[in-house]
Amino acid sequence: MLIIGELINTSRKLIREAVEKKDGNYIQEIAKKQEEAGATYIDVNCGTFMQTEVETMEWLVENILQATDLPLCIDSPNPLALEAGLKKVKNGKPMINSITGEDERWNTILPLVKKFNSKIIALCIDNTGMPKTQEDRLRIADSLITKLTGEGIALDDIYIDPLIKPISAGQNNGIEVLSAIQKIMESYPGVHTTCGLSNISYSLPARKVLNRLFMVQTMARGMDSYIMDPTNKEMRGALLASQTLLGQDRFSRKFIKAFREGLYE
Ligand code: THG
Repeated sequence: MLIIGELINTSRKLIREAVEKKDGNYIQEIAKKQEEAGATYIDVNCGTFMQTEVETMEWLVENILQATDLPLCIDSPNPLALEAGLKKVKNGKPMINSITGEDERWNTILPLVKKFNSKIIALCIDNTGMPKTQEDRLRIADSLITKLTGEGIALDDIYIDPLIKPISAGQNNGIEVLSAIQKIMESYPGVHTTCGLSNISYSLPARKVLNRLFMVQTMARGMDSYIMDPTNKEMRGALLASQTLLGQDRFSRKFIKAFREGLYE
């Protein structure tokens, strides 16, 4: 299970303010907190600073590296911002978030995957646009996996994001994703699937319970990575419980250890 800590994102008010005030200590503190809570990658996204994304990315990465040895997941559609972040990364195998099947995105980002020998999140979007059904997702995932492995990228380095759309915008937006995950994981043993969880609950009340339950449902279909807030105890509890219930935690060791450490309630 790969847990990509999502908190260093300038769409979050406190991160935006830290960037504006050049408060590196706050960024370092959030990086450490995510590591202590069990994150295995740290996502870095400063897409809201469109004019200064490159410099902001460099500054964020420099600060994160002072706080943790975790590998980083550089999150941007902009190849210049990706490269700026990737150049500074020292530890482990970096991750690029993300490539799509759209021509321009594919052509600009694939060279970076090769240059930095990174893991890659591939979003289920192509020249025809956003997927609606499980069939759309499967068709795009098929094409992305075939093209990436054809370029020499290992299945184990590929993380397919099936693209989560709000359940408020379509009552089948959950089950279309669940079916797609199952089919992708069955068709390509060794590939990974990941997603951000908060899109599912967009515009509804009690978002956290929806995000948490959708995590559990997607895990039962084989999803094996999440872009999430690892410091959220209810989310951590659901993740650990789900892992042990799905046979992914021998003798419930992780579940018990994390309980003793107070990681969930
Ligand atoms: N897939 C991939 N990458 C992604 C996403 C995805 N990167 C960005 C995003 N989605 C995941 N990251 C975040 C980071 C922070 C928050 C949500 C997603 C966040 N949201 C606040 C909340 O949930 O309470 C609300 C923020 C606001 O609207 O003010 O903190 O899907 N590949």
